[in-house]
Amino acid sequence: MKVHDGMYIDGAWRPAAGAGTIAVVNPATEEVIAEVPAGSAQDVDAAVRAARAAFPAWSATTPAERAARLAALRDALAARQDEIAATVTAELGAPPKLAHAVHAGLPVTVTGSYADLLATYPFEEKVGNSTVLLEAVGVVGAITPWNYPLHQLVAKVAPALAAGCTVVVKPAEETPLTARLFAECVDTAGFPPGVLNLVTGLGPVAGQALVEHEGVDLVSFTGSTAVGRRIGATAGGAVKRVALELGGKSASVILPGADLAKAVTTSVASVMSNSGQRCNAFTRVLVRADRYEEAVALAAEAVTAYRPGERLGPLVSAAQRDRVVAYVEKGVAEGARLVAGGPRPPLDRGYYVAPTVFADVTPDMTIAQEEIFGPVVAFLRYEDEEDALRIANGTVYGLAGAVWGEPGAAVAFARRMEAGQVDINGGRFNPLAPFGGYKQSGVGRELGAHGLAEYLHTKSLQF
Ligand code: TXE
Repeated sequence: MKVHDGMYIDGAWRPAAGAGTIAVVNPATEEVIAEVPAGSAQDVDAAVRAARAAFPAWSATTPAERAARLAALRDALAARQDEIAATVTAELGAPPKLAHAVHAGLPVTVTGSYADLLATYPFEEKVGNSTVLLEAVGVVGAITPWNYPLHQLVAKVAPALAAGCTVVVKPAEETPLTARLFAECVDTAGFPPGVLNLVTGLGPVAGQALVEHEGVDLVSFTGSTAVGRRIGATAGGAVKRVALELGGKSASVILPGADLAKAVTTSVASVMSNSGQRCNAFTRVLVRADRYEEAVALAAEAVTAYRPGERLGPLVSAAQRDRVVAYVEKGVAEGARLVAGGPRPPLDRGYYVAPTVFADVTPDMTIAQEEIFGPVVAFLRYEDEEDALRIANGTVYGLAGAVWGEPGAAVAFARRMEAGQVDINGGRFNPLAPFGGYKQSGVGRELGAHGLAEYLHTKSLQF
């Protein structure tokens, strides 16, 4: 077991103010692999002060200077991609291939995208007799979850730094080791001290202190809707800017004319990837009554490819495993038909849940309304397109979606969906496209130019 006693504040690894620690557990083996400090309000205060002190000089740098540092960060992350992937596998349980390509690879792309964007981003615009200046908002408090430990961090930190903001990050308790590696890469990349600070700690202690700190101008949070709502209220009450990326219950709508096998296998894959710990997973698959049983049979076949311990990793923690199992039990109790998987643990060690398919799910069931965040997919039946639309839009969430069918009909349907991003016939994830939700899936957008805009104030000068 490795004991880490420092947090990255003002350009150096400093001991925590208190003695509390957080144990990091490998969810595949259930072993404690490391210990990190549980930061206190005092640590958060030191980090925010460092970020405030660094802000005037960092926000006054040219876009080209910031681009150079972000390019160096991209290179530092790429140079340590293997080590980052191994760390994500150790603390999250992600299978090695996924960890390397997505968990460690995507952040390299996203960081690079902001270095590139700075070459052309219009920080100054003419509007009639006015010049509109886009200026860095200030100190950002970023609170991130464990499901994509590095991507979630980079999706906030890279645009914030590109904008000229300085940042204090509080990563999830479950995955602080990846966050530590990120801070090491920031250090290697030569950012001035205080531009990026890392405080590990518990949500209700360090996280809350960060949200409440009066030196923080903008809070960016990704996590549960319950915590997001509270953070939004606190930050809003203090008239701070706030960005929230919360849960989802995304629908994959299979219209007549779709390639059924591709639609089903792709939808199932989106729920099995990362063990279903994805806010944008297509957890509700909507199929017209005439092809419904065919689709369910294809799904039952498709999940056999996700063997626990091989292609399917564990859930991040015993608590998350228990949550997911409770949802599976609830699905059975509410009358859904279990076609594959179920509540029984598939392996005798590690926080695994079997790949699970439910059929005969009706829109009012708990498993059709609440985010499960595990490898559990629900198949719902619809009668006609209006019925499908009502079901697709019939949850409190609105993060993502998919539509399958003849292209014109699919796009027309997608336009009527209440969701921030919709894949048409298996469209690929685009790291430059805005990502974020309608309704209770959140406020604001991440990635690309829209993600950068979140961290900018507008000021107009009239001539
Ligand atoms: O989230 P929390 P949890 C959803 C998913 C999952 C559920 C619970 O459905 O099953 O949330 O996960 C910090 N003040 N998502 O319990 O508690 C916490 O330390 C300030 C969806 O892990 O919201 C961590 O850094 N911060 C999701 C972060 O919030 C607080 C990703 C997320 O933890 C805090 C993760 C407080 N009072 C979970 N309490 C997505 N949208 O991708 C906690 N935190």
